[in-house]
Amino acid sequence: MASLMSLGIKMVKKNLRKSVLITGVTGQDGAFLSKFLLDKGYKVFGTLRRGASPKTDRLKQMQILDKIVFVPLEITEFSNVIQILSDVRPDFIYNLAAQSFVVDSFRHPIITNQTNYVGVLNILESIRVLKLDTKLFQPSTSEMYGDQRDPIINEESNVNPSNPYGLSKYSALQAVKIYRETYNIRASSAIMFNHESELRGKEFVTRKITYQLAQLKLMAGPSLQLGNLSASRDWGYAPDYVKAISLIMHADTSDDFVVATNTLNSVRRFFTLAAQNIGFDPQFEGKGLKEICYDKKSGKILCQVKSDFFRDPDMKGLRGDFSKIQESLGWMPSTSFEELVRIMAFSDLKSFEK
Ligand code: G4F
Repeated sequence: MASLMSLGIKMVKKNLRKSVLITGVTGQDGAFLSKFLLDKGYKVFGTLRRGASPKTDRLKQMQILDKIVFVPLEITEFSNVIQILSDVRPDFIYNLAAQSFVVDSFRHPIITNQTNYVGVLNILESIRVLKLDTKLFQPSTSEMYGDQRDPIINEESNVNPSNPYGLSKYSALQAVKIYRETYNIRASSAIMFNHESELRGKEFVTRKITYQLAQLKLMAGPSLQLGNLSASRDWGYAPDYVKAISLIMHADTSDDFVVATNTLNSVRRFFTLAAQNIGFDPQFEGKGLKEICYDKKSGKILCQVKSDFFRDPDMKGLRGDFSKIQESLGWMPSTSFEELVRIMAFSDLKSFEK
């Protein structure tokens, strides 16, 4: 099986200039990054978890499903990781595989750590043992910072993770740094703040809002149930962040960079703009768990606050200072918050209209 697969991969790689391996290829960032790299002429290998039925909807939506060479991989198994890297020998590895939902990291702390930390350690060790001349990209997160006095974060800020997800990602960031400094492995991390899009999973608050509001508008259905409407995040547009990833990967020196918009918005503001884009006239009333939002035109209740969706602890709103990547690589976000909400709301409206 292994040798047949090696033979197949070698045939696919023949005559190719540059190849990339993307773990987590079926996720939001994996789909945007694959499209971006395919358009630039790279051969894209994408890993799929062994045994799991692949969720390829996003790749289908981007019309790139048949352009990716899929490779089965269990990132938590060192023997499997080293075998695949030895077969593929990619020029670039983008390690996007992760358990990325903060709430689930409390339910599954061990799996979160195995995937998010041990996974990257397996890749780093494989690169070292195989002496691969490959570059590694590792996505890190604002969730590492937890509670902070200064809400503006840069690469020098002290970390203080307050959930297993943030902890696992911090360990991964440090592993990348240690391997870079000790073994000269070309590995970089982006400390990415929340980045959303029409491909975002529906468990995250932004897509939950646009998807369910579009459903409510066109197909009726129950009002939304949300947690803390005053929670705030630094939300950017995922395709802008994919451009940042590409710049980081092609920089002369491997390093870590904050990728963010340096603006904060609340869930309530996201909800208001999304509802307006979808054709409602949202009006909030009440306080705390009694707060609701209704449509002034129809009187319909759009959302209610439910304690089930509150988090304790929840990270306070932090903003990312992206000056380092702006000054050294010329990146800055190009999509405003208002435009992001509009893109997501219209995309969900369109899909329900169909
Ligand atoms: O959309 P969220 O679940 O994203 P969160 O937890 O900030 O994490 C995302 O961004 C991080 C930074 O890039 C990533 F590391 C991570 O992997 C993920 O991509 O929640 C955003 C905020 C929270 O404060 C949450 O308490 O929205 C608040 N919220 C309020 N009501 C809700 C809800 N979140 C969810 N998911 N569902 C709600 O009903």
